[in-house]
Amino acid sequence: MTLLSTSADLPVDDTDPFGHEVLEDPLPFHHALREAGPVVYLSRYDVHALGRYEEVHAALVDWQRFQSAAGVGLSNFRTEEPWRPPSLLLEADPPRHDAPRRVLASVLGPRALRTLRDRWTADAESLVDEVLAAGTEFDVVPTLAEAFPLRVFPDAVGIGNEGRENLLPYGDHAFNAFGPANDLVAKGAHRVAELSGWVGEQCARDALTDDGFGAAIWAAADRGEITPQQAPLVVRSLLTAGVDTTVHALSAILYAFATNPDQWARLVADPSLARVAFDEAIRWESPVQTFFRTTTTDVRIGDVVVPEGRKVLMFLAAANRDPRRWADPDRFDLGRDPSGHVGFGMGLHQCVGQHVARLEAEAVLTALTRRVRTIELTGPTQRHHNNTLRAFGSVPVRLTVR
Ligand code: HEM
Ligand code: OVM
Repeated sequence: MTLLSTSADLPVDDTDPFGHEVLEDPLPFHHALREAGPVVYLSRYDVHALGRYEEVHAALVDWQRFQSAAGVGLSNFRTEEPWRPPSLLLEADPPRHDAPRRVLASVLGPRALRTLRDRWTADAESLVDEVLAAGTEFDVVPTLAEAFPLRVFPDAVGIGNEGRENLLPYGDHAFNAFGPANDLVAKGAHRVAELSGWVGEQCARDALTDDGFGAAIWAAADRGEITPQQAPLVVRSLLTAGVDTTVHALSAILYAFATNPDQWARLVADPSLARVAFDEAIRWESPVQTFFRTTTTDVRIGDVVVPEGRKVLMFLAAANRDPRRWADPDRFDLGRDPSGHVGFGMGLHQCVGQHVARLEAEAVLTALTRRVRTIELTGPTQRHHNNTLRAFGSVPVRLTVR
């Protein structure tokens, strides 16, 4: 990495944040970014970048000057054709963002989740029982992190059984597509038509059961809260954002405990810490690492003016370990208060599915604390590279049970 300074106040960094070296271990780059200044020019992609908590938080809550409707990836929808019709939530600004957001917030709200809590707790207990009956040495990624969300989430949305294996590859590609058109995007390109076609079919009213999130979205259309044209795209948001995120969050949580056995002992002694454990793991690992915004006007950040119409890359993961905000940020610590982390974003677009994700994780953690005394790694972990997600391909563990 080279750090040059063209103007006195704008540090320049020519690192590729979407290159495999950074994706394998982004922490050194995040450190350099934070240290270089409040805003850094990334010459490789001609974008400005934010790595410190204060500036990332400020950009997230300032939707008027940092818009989402031009896309929250590198591609600028003002000048480039999006790879799919834009999301009505993620890639929209007020006022168009408001109605779809209200609908999804209600569909995924406390009332819906109350009815799911008992079912998902029981589902997590059966899965953990099945897994432990088969053995105490296994790879966490397919066995728990993928298996649990795939067992509960598609049923909760209400899609059919056929083609569910398409969910993870579709999400993986969607999260790659926020980055540059690199090898990770190219590797998914040959399946885009097929996967998008399948996802589109699942969003139709007739493809959905009458008791899931999908049906509730269509019911909101019947009440006139969104249009019938909008309903399938709102369902699509669930199928895009709701699977890979929770899979990688679960892997991250289990990796965090496997490598911090004292924290596992603490959770086993007090399972009511499951909730704080989940948020601390989201802070520590940041399964969603980055999102972009586009400036709607000249924006001053420190002594730098970012011109109107420019892409700004927000490093949620770097903000979540900024020592200016967090004491001992690299420690996974159930004793801290992780609230205020930006792993779910902040402000208007803050993750509308976070209560679903939290419920899934709490169900799995609670089931595990009942049966598992210790968790340890049995070999090297493998990362799965994605332009946006911090993910594992493999986390081999051995458990001792009671
Ligand atoms: C938005 C992360 C799980 C649906 C977001 C944002 C982040 C995020 C960072 C903000 C995007 C922005 O500001 O531009 C995560 C993480 C998850 C997770 C880390 C798992 C631990 C879920 C789940 C669902 C979901 C389970 C669906 C059930 C959405 C939607 C948005 C969103 C629809 C857009 C909201 C809006 O723009 O108003 N998520 N998410 N997410 N998330 Fe999640
Ligand atoms: C969406 C969406 C929301 C959050 C993340 C995301 C692929 C997609 O509304 O489609 O990532």
